[in-house]
Amino acid sequence: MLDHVLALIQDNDHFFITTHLGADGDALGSQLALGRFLEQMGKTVAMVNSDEHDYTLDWMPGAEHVEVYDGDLAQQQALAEADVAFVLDTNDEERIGRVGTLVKEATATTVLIDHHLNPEQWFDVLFVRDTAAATGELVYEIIDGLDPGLLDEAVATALYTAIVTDTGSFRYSSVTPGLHRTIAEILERGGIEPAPIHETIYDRKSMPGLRLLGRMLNRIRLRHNDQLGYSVVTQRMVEDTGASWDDKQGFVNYVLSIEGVKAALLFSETDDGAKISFRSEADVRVDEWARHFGGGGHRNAAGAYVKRPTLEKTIEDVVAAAPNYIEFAPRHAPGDALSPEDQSYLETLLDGASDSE
Ligand SMILES: [Mn+2]
Repeated sequence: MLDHVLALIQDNDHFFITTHLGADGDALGSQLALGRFLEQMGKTVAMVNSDEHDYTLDWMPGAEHVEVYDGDLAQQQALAEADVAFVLDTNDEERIGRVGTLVKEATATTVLIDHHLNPEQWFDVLFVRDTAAATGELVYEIIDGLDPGLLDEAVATALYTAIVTDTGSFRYSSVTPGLHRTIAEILERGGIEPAPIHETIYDRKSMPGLRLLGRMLNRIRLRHNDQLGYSVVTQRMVEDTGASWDDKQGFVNYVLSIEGVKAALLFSETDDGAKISFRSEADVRVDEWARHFGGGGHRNAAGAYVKRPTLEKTIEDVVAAAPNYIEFAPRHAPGDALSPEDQSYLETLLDGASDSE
């Protein structure tokens, strides 16, 4: 596991790093942190993804060094010459996109660094922990194990962003005292302040993005005794508001924030189906439910791509399947019976009522 990865880094010189499609804060942050760290160790590093990262992350130090794969000779050569190819934040060839297939077929030793459940079998070395809050937490452990002195401002900013975005700003059940200690180390060693990073990530919403949020909020529906919430983002809504696909990042959390809602879904219409985001409260699991629809993820945050003739059909199928995976309390559960105190109070009221007759 970790020791094997540390040895591979010490013993080799050429590295290739990739991550999942539509790289988010954890994916790009982990990639930039590991890439910069390796470069500081004097290694040769190529960072190549199958598509563009979320545009709201363009500010991250070094983001311009991450390339989008276009079959370019230099990119092919970088992979061919790589001793080690890292895959970060996804354990699934398809989720990496076409670079995934290239990495799988490359001669390089493939190393998976990830915190998702059920890794595919083709990786040579695994450094995975599904209880890790973010892939960034695992990358920190690699840096800490090799040369923590190289954790500079840029590496710290990338790691902090990875962890803050994958924990909903330190809210999720994956957050532990150990993670906060790691964060303290990252802040101190990198000499960075958390507030400006939070402002950059969360307080720079676009007006079209907020209008799209408004439309999404209007379309929230509740099912299963109001304990399941869901909403949609259609292509039409995105076009009408002038928003970008990336703007719906985090929308599903608004649905989950409704009191009484245990699990939330966001259906985002794609050209040939829908992308579904599953979220749940800590003691409710959604990963099996997502897996049933061909997706995967974490216990409380998962995703799936589903193809159905219509968006309505997709919604109906996924919502209808919910009780197979989640226990929804009946509206008036037997456990909701009046307490003895309430019962006797009610009786005094009733007595009073009969007295007045
Ligand atoms: Mn992650």
